[in-house]
Amino acid sequence: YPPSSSQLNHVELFANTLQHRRQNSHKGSYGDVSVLGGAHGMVGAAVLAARTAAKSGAGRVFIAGIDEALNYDNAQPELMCRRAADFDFNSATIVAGPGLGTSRDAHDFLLQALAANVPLVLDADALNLIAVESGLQQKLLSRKALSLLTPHPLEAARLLGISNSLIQADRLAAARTIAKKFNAVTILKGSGSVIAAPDGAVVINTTGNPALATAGAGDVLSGLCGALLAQKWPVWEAALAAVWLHGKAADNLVASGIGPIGVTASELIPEIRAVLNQL
Ligand code: NPW
Ligand code: AMP
Ligand code: MG
Repeated sequence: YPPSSSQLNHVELFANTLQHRRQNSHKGSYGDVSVLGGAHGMVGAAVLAARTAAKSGAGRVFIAGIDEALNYDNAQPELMCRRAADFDFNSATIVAGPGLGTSRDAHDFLLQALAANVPLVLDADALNLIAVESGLQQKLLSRKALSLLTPHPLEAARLLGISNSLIQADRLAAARTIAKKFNAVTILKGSGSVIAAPDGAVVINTTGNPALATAGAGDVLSGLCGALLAQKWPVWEAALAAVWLHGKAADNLVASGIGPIGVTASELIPEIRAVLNQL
């Protein structure tokens, strides 16, 4: 691997990749996202990812719920909530993991998601299941469509079978090792998120602050990744852009006096939308 890393040049990134909405376009032009997750007690994680996807420009957003607890999001009636058992996993970009849990059902639906020929974001419990199941690892490695992994340091530690502190001791190496091992672009989250590709390319994000140290912040990031992939962003650029936007939204909340103390994940969502529209 090349030893060097670079910092994110967001101006160049968005100049090259962001497409403004065409006059003659419709919801079908901006892609579908489905969030697989929301097991009992963690419905909020799936809702956060799905709301973020909707407010980051995806044309249509679904929640494929693990339990039956969620059939309608009152605050975001645009979302279409179904049971994972009734879901066609081949129809949309999938964000698998937010509040997925590690039940047998979660495992089986994740297997279906991995087998689908659609872009796939793997976060949270999807990563935790993959870490302990070689069958899921094989399925991930045999995918032809895009995969994007978004582990936090403990999830990264589980994926590599080492300790959290070893991950944090060399974050660049950890991100590269995961990207190579699973043949997928990887975002190793945390202060200074690291984005790595299987070929060894690695970039350190420059935005973000401890306002993001709050429950659900990662679920928002995975929904944002899904929305960009559904809008046909290439996976490397989608990963770079998502971490930059997510961090920038948190920086803006701090700059406007909301935070760093007490920012909630929900509050990031309209701010991400504002940043996107101001680019
Ligand atoms: P510590 O405390 O330092 O030892 P888990 P989870 C570590 C859902 N959620 N730097 C840290 O370890 C998710 O989607 C539902 C260093 C921390 O305690 C998942 O499905 C919500 N260490 C499920 O819950 C909102 C770091 O990891 C530990 C780190 C479990 O996910 C919350 C936590 O990891 C949540 O998103 C860092 N930057 N970041 C909802 N509203 O429904 C994390 N760690 O045990 O995998 O638990 O991340 O909460
Ligand atoms: P999760 O642990 O999955 O909820 O993800 C937390 C999100 O918040 C990730 O995108 C992290 O990179 C981000 N985050 C958490 N703490 C910090 C921090 N101190 N500085 C910058 N970003 C952070
Ligand atoms: Mg998380």
